[in-house]
Amino acid sequence: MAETAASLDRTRRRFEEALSQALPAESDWPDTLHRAMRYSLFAGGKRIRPLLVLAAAEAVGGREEDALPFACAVEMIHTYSLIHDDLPCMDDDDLRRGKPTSHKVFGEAIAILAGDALLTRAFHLLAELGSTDEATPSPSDDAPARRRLAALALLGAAAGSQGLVGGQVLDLESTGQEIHARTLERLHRAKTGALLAACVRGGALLGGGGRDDLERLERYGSAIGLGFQVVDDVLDATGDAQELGKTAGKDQDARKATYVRLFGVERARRFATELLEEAEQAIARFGPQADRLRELARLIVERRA
Ligand code: GRG
Repeated sequence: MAETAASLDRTRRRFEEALSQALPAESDWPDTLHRAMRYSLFAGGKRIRPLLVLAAAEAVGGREEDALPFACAVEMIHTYSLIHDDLPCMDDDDLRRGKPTSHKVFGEAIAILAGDALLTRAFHLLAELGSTDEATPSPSDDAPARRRLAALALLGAAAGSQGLVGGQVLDLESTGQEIHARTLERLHRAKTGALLAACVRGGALLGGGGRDDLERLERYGSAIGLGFQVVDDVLDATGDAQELGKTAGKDQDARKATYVRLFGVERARRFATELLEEAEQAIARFGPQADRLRELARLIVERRA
């Protein structure tokens, strides 16, 4: 496992290099916007989503370079959602990734625009790969191009009105209400789970995975997607701000719908462990090339921030 952790660190560094290259330089016009985009993108996120993309590609025997742009696009979308989530009209937070939030540093207007530009750049980046194919006609087999298009579509669905944005709407509408466990699961699966599951499915697609692989990884992605948010609820209730890098106890203060509010800390923790087991079970038939996925599932459930 120690070997896996060190190699995850090396992968994270390669990813950060690719991410930096995928964006205009800070000094490029309009420099304020580019500074704001980079400020949040390089503020010290754990990079769980891109690591999941690359680990899923590896699990099906794919090449890292085929999945890297998708990994960058996912992190841009995730970061945009954090910037917008922290705005005064949403969660109104001052701290994110241990640093002042975007609107605290750049003002609300630039923070909104930095989020918009990150979301747009994510799809632009993936579309650029498709347009390179057009310019350089190659083999009769267009499977990689079709896989890229399918990955792009699944990312759009995960980030859209029935994924991340829809989940945020359900979250806003549920605040202060008594909600049923089924509604809470729907909320979490949309708000957080959909993007995490898209990382796994997208990585496997781009790595050339077959139908069976995709089905197993779908189950893995669905379990860790929900598990991630259950743990987030526990951390909000039990963690401290310094360790979390964001304000703790916000969910409780805002009377948000959470697993802790519904079930209490102990039951929520047990549920997260069950989801980890479900994820491990789903990929049990993969060999050692799925060790990174195993390590990431464990990190997601045992994380402290
Ligand atoms: C405002 C469009 C819009 C969407 C907001 C996903 C989301 C919807 C908001 C994120 C806010 C939040 C606290 C969600 C809970 C779980 C979560 C996504 C936490 C942050 O993810 P980590 O822990 O963060 O992977 P780092 O900083 O490590 O990348």
